[in-house]
Amino acid sequence: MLAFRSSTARLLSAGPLLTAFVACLLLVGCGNADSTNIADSMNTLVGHSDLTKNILDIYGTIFWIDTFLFILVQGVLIYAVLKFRARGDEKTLPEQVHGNLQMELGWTIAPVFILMLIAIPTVSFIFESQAPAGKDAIVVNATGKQWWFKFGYPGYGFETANELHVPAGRQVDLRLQSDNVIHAFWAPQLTAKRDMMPGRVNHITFTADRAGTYLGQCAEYCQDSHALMKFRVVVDSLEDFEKWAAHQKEGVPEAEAKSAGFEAFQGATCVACHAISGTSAQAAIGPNLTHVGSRTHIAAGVLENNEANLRAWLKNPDAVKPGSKMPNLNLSDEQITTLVSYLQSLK
Ligand code: HEC
Ligand SMILES: [Cu+2]
Repeated sequence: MLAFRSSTARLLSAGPLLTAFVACLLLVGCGNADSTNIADSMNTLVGHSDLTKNILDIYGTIFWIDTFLFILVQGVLIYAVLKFRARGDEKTLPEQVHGNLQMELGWTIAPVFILMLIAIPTVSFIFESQAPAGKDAIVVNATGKQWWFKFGYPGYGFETANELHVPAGRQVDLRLQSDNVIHAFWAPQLTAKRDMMPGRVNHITFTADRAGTYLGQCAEYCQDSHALMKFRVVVDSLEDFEKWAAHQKEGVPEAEAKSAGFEAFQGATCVACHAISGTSAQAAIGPNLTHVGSRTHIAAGVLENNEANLRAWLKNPDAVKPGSKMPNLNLSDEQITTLVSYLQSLK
């Protein structure tokens, strides 16, 4: 009996420690700040903007307060279990205590202080993070669509989709909106989650601290292909960003605007939904395709942008993305071949 008791006591004291140890190991494994693996950019324990670093600071503070309390409470518990355990053949109960005003006051007031420690930095940062952007911030109108993201750069006068480019070290003023259902914009290492909703513009401002490519994802259920609504944030040097923006602004040259490729595009009714600047295609239902050939992915980060995937997409969008708002246009293989090489030429 005694042997049984002492081994339970050992287990009891080892359990929480072991859990804490394993949790630490897991956390350390997560925190690979300089990884080049793109999937790691969904790791919420690493921040690469002023916004996410501030959030992680608060998170860190709360984590250490909690760790301290955990150890304190478990320590008292283990102490009580060991100290007041039944010894030998003891049959009588120890003295039973009912009500202790001091202790009850103590454990009511202490949590109030602990919650204040958590609430003060959290609430004050919520307000800070809503502060208006600086004058030289780069403004991007980000619109959630079913199921892709439209990015408009009013300061430069162009639109793109699913690949948001921003410069490192420069504030970005994202104006989040939707003209359909509610979506949410979330690039874990650069921004907080924030809703994109109809009839209201929400803001996120952030300054990325280094160049790199970061994954993002719609974070508010928005029907069929919600899980396939992804995006990338490409953080460039200021110089590369300006080069990219200047190029995005250019439409296709006049000669190309009359090419056989564009004729196929027009003939297959693509012009009813897509814009290619420099041509007569000006519709805004689907993504702007002016520079679609220069994007690394299509269909909101779901497919790599290559010939096979473009073919699969044009053959039947719904097979790639259930519920897709781009219809199956029953194109012939020949039409697809012409359209794919045209799309790839739109760099
Ligand atoms: C009824 C409107 C409509 C028509 C017609 C249409 N599309 Fe689309 N297209 C869309 C929508 C909406 C999307 C975005 C789908 C998504 O990612 O969920 C899209 C996406 C695309 C994409 C992927 C772009 C990107 O950056 O992700 C390509 C390429 C494309 N369409 C080409 C075409 C071509 C070529 C035609 C003509 C054969 C065509 N589309 C006809 C609505 C349309
Ligand atoms: Cu969405």
